[in-house]
Amino acid sequence: MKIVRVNAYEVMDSRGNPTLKAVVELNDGTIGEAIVPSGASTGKREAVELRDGDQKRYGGKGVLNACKNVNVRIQESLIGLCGMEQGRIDDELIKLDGTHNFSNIGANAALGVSMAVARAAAKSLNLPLYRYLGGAQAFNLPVPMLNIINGGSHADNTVDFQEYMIMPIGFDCFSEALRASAEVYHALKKILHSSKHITSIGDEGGFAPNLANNTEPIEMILRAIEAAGYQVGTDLAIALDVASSEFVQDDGRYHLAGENRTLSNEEMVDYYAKMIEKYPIVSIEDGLSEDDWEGWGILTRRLGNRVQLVGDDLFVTNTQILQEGINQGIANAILIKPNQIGTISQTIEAISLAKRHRYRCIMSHRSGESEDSFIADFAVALNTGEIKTGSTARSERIAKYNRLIEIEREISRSEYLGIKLFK
Ligand code: 2PG
Ligand code: MG
Repeated sequence: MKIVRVNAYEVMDSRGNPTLKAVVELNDGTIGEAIVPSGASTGKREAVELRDGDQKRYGGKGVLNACKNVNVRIQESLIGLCGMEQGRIDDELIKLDGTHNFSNIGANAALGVSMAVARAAAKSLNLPLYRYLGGAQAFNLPVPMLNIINGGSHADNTVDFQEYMIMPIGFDCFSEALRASAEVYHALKKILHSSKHITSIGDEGGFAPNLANNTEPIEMILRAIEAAGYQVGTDLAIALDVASSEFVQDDGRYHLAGENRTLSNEEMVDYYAKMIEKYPIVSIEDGLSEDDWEGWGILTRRLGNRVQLVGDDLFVTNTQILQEGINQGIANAILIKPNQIGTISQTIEAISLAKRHRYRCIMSHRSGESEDSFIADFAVALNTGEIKTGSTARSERIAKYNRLIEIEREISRSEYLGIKLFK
């Protein structure tokens, strides 16, 4: 299973920006391919996505240099290695780059190759990707977080919080959970339409109406859950990605532009405490900014035993930063985005560190995505229990859900955790 070819070329992501597609060929003729996603509300300490900066092409967003790094330097260093040695290959990528954040060869170059290697190896062994990466333990279908109202930097509306998600927890299998979620999505569309709100959608397929404050989206979603014939809180619960690093000011206060007020970190915590009192919210992501570790301490001490507190920009899928968080007792869950760290092996390390310390893991897409459904298999393989991959609209989101439906049909003793996730 020797690597004989490693290539990359530019393709397009769901926002019409260029991204990197990697192709790895093994000596038995097997080919593995992968397309790299891209974020908009990125964490400061994420691995570096290499962009050309040539304003004459794609407004500077081209990835020809990252592709060249794959075609020349990465190919040279990986030719002849065994495609099954994921750890060794990822180490080579890290060594070749020589920095702590892939700022040399580009995390897009590294991740594309890392994913394509895993795909090629799985294919060569005639195994589905989830089985290759997860072995016999890969049988849990994750509970999805579906982002049905978009705000913040993912939409051009007045809503400050980035993502209002539903989590279908009261169902026995993934496909039924997804059906209910789609029904809620359609019910929401009708409600928005009848109350004269726009029903155009944001980057992750959720609606992007202009609403009066940051709790109105929740009210709308609760109405939609009921209108679709489901029980609020028991069938479907709410999860938020506040993405507060996007609206924290230099003085550390949080500016809620849509509500025309500015809050301290303690006031933000009060705000969340009231929200979870009133609404069936089971998860809050990036409730405070990536630099506000003091605030995160307050948040975790006050709400950590009542709600899932997810670090995304905070931890950036980085084991060192997660370890700091564990030491300080900050958050109780981590969002897992392979392109924040750069390779499959490093992503797996972050998941296992989190699990050892009983932090929950949520496999996640980026707001800029493609038809690549790698994270669906990855979530099942690593038993993350949860996946965040957008609304029930836009094919780049649906690709992941459809892949999970396929996986559920393939695994004879599959289990959908549902409500057990939070018990
Ligand atoms: C997030 C993500 C994905 P982005 O903040 O969690 O929903 O957004 O990819 O823009 O960072
Ligand atoms: Mg986030």
